[in-house]
Amino acid sequence: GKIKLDYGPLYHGKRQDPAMKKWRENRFGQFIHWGLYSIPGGVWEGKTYGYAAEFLKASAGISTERWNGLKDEFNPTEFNGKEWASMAKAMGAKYVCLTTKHHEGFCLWPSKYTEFDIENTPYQKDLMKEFVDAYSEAGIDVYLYYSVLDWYHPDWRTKLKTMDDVEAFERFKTFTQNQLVELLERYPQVKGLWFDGTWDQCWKDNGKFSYELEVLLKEKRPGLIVNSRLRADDFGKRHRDSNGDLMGDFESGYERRLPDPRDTSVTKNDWECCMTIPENQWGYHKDWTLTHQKNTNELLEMLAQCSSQGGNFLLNFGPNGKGVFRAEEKRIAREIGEWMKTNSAAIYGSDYAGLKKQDWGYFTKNTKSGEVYMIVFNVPISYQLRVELPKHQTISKANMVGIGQELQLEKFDSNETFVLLPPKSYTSPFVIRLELKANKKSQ
Ligand code: H79
Repeated sequence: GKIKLDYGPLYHGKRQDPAMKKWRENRFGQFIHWGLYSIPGGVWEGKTYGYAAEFLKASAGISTERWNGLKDEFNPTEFNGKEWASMAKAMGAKYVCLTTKHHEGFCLWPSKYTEFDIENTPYQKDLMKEFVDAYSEAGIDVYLYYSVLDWYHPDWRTKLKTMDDVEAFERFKTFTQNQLVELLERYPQVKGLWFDGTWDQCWKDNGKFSYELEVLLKEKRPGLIVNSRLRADDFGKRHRDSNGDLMGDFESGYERRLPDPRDTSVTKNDWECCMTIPENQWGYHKDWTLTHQKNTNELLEMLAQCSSQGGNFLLNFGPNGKGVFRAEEKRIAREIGEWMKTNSAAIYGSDYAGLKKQDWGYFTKNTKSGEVYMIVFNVPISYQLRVELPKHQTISKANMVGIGQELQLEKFDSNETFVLLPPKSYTSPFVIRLELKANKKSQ
């Protein structure tokens, strides 16, 4: 039997409304971390801190007063919403998620509820309006990241030990709710909210509030999509409730990691993997040579894996304090976009194909056309790509996407077929479209 919960999920199973279907079809998004931490970029008083740049205040032990002084330096004169949106579009991103307030507490929008915001910087202007308008006009769905954890707000607490803490946190909850409603009211195009910084005891002790907040925000904006990080249940369980059921609209625990590629259980819920290009830098860091930088093919493989298991891939970018993306990010965005131009049919609107994973790469299936794709990353020495099909199916045709070239097939038994590649060297991942037909014999 299931534990009875007052503050569990709002529903069970995958959402099937148009807004959530669109989220699922998008498959590929751009994450943007931008805040005061983008100014020092991991360097403080000449010393470089290797830990995540958005954590510099903590890792360099900078006082709140000194950190808050960065507000007076925030002046991203090079920011251009249209240029950002066109870079994202050229990359093939179908949605974007922008940090409106990270752990530092600084708000990128002019908020009625704090002085620690864009309005009180030398820049002054509402850059989020320019951002939301530009991306929306480019046909990219806008999502807003919001950290509940707040190093600036005097009422933030991690644990509620005294009555004073409880009272302070009550004020903090009101502040949080006010800001979220404010965001939805100010930016009507926004499709969803991406919560972070909800792992502390204070939030686990407030499952009821997280539930009521989800209800309230969804009343304000029908179709709104929230990640699982928002939620805690009656007993302080996060993401998944005490019965193991997902809360929120998609599982967002896949931070800088992917599920096992052969794990089919993840296909039961919507989920999203958020990923950095270096090892662990979300905000702009001046020195990316400190860790491995994923190359375009590694990132494409992650995108393909997500699609093959019914998940989205949210790739992070960290513009600097002036509003400029680093050269490496621009190059990677361009290279991903080049690949997507030819191969995106295997990504957008695709889902788990129901076929056993093989070592050469990933199967995806377009949910509308029913077409099955093979996204190939590892060409075997034999140039033969194994496909295992259910008994009732056979491959009738296999074509290289882009070139259109038809590939030879070699059938071994009723459910094992090999797609034969022309023996040559393959320099980047490629896609094969399969036509499947019902196998009359086995009926
Ligand atoms: O915004 C990016 C990061 O800055 C932010 N999330 C992404 C999207 C982030 N904040 N913290 N972290 C990432 C890592 C923090 C991990 C810890 Fe914990 C928090 C260690 C202990 C408390 C979470 C809860 C992991 C273990 C327990």
